[in-house]
Amino acid sequence: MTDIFNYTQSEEVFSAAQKLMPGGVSSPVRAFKSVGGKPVVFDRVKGPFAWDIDGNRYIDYIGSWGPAICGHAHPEVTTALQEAIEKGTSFGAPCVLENKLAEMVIDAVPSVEMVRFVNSGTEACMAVLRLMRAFTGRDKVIKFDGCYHGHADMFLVKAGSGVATLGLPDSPGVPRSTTANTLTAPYNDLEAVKKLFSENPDAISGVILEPIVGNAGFITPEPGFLEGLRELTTENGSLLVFDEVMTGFRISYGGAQEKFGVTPDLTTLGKVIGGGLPVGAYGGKKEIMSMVAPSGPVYQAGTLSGNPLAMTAGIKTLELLKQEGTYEKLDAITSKLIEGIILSAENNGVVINGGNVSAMFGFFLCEGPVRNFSEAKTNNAELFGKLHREMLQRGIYLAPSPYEAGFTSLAHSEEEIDKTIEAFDQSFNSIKNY
Ligand code: KE4
Repeated sequence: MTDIFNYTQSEEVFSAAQKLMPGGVSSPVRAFKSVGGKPVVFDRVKGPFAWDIDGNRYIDYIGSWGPAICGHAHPEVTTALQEAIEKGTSFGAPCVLENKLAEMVIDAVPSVEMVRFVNSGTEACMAVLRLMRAFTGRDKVIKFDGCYHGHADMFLVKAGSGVATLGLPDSPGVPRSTTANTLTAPYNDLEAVKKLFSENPDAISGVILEPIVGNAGFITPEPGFLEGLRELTTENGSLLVFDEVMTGFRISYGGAQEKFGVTPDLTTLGKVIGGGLPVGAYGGKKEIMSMVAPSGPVYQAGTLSGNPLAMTAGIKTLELLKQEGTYEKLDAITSKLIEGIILSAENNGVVINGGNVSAMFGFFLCEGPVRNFSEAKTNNAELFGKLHREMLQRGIYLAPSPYEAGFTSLAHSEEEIDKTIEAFDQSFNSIKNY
């Protein structure tokens, strides 16, 4: 299929960007490396849409990688920000808005009795690991192949997201000594976790995981997996940590832990709670969180943490999400979308498996089910790249990697979903003989 869009200005700006910033981007996955072609340069976003600087409009299923769950530039969020900015952009001092967002997070998320705000999911995961180690007095941590907990050294071991997208053997610059205490197991494999505990008695501070994986593609926990981890960590005096940076307030208002009824000891959050501004958070039992400075000895700090603008965007976003019917609507449109994607692939003879949980979805171009990262890597990444390009040219903006998840928003209507399914049908038809 020939390009139906004109990408002239995107190409100019992106080629200049590549001289200024590594890969021309501020985050690797945006460079479209694994899907080929050049990324489009955004000009503006609104609702379910994004426009590039050549004026092409896309139905956006990335939503800034999760934050835009109410739709881009929601009028109530932008109005609240316009009012807040009149009072300044950052205080570096206590502010009542932090209390407000903290209360909302504590009220919503079952495991959180006390919370600390930071500026990104990476910061939240870094801090939570330090806290786990301090509370238990143990150094080792278990993570799962393909899960991504930000780019802190200790987690760049068999990580997902951009690390997997670029096929990096983790990352140079990370000393062996730093990752020596990071143990890994296949997702959904309780036996492998049991084995790690028996091989490392009284040495494992805890287990951290994405309760629904969105960084190795979309992988859901098998029945009993989360419950099994809860039992195993408790039995071994270790902590269970849910990294809900992606799933928090997206899977349900209380996150995956509310949806699945498994309460961890600590939780990390990000994306949605900042409403598009930089916010991360970690929280959990008061007994554990009280160890964080200055109430305790575990040091963690941040110049812009809890700033009034970011707090304002987060507060307004959660207020919108708390409204009646939010998650029923998100689940309905996302289920319709993924069912349409799968049907259009099958109608064109393309092998696919996928699903959704509320407003998070994904699919792999391979036989299913995909239960872990190794099985995810059997997907036909080359065909995915062709599909991605075909869809982009039909005005549908998908994550530029098979190792990411897709996101819908309250702004995606039946019309956008129907148009998207039609574009998938045309694109699968176009690539089926590839
Ligand atoms: P940030 O530092 O990017 O705010 O959060 C890191 C992080 C931690 N935990 C989970 C479960 C995450 O999904 C993330 C970040 N997600 C990626 C998307 N897969 C961010 C996009 C990017 O890296 O550009």
